[in-house]
Amino acid sequence: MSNELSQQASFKSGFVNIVGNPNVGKSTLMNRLVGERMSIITHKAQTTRHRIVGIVNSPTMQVVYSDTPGVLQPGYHLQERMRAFSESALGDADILLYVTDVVEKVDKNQDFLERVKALEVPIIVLINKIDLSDEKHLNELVIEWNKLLPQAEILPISVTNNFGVKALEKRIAELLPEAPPYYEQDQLTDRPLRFFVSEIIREKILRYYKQEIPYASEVVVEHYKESSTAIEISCLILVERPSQRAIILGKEGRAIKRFSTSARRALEGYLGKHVRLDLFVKVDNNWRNNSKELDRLGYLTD
Ligand SMILES: Nc1nc2c(ncn2[C@@H]2O[C@H](COP(=O)(O)OP(=O)(O)OP(=O)(O)O)[C@@H](O)[C@H]2O)c(=O)[nH]1
Ligand SMILES: [Mg+2]
Repeated sequence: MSNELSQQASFKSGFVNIVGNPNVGKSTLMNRLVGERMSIITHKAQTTRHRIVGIVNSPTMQVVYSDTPGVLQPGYHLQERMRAFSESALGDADILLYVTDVVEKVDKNQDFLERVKALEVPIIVLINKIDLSDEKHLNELVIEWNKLLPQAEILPISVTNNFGVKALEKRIAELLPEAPPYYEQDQLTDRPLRFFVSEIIREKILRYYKQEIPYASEVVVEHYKESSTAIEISCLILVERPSQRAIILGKEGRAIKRFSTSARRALEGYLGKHVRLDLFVKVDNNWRNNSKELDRLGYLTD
């Protein structure tokens, strides 16, 4: 019994929250740390809209990572919710990973940085995408970040080249507080499979359609049924205006047909099974600015 107790006492667990401006590589990092495809990634800003939890379990440790939307100054209700998700990650972090990259301006979103500065938990500034930089520029950035967040540790990384990630994991393990696990030790995330299905389709929309279409679109899984040989999925794609619906469908439905094939393949890759996918495009007037609708769609803030 005493053995069991002492094991419990030395168990480490905590929330490691990933924040930063849009497009710096937060979700790419999250997926690398969790070792699973949790968050969707595209070259476009505002890809992530939710706070997404990914859990890494080992016999001695449970790390609860949160990926968050890029920090932005909200222009409409959905963006207000996204901003609230980013801010919520400042409230409950045991360790904060502030991700920046070698191209963005260091003082972007100064108000958010001020809040980061006021935190009392360990902060690690990750200067990502160093594969795109040189030593001189990187040294300048390290000096600037030292000034901006004097209490933080600074770690240059390149997630896509897997440079610095091991060192980061080691540091997280050192800094993590002793605590019992927050989640079941076989749990990977707090989201249902349907959420990831809708995200994979949304990632395809971000890659496939241009201009405002991805930002005006939302994906809702209406039906998900698995049999021994296949999975039947039907989804609604919500857009804000009839003109956007027309673009998604394309002339004589050609665009949605191509899109649907590509989305189905992505889902089959993810789910490891044959998928039958039905997509319906529906106009949901101004959903991004409708609080009730945002609640219903799962953009819930505390
Ligand atoms: N060159 C380079 N590109 C990277 C690196 N890490 C991520 N990227 C790219 O940066 C882009 C944005 O990556 P995301 O992970 O979606 O960025 P994010 O911070 O989650 O973006 P939002 O969710 O929109 O806030 C993608 O095209 C990634 O492939 C890196 O180490 N080097
Ligand atoms: Mg993201």
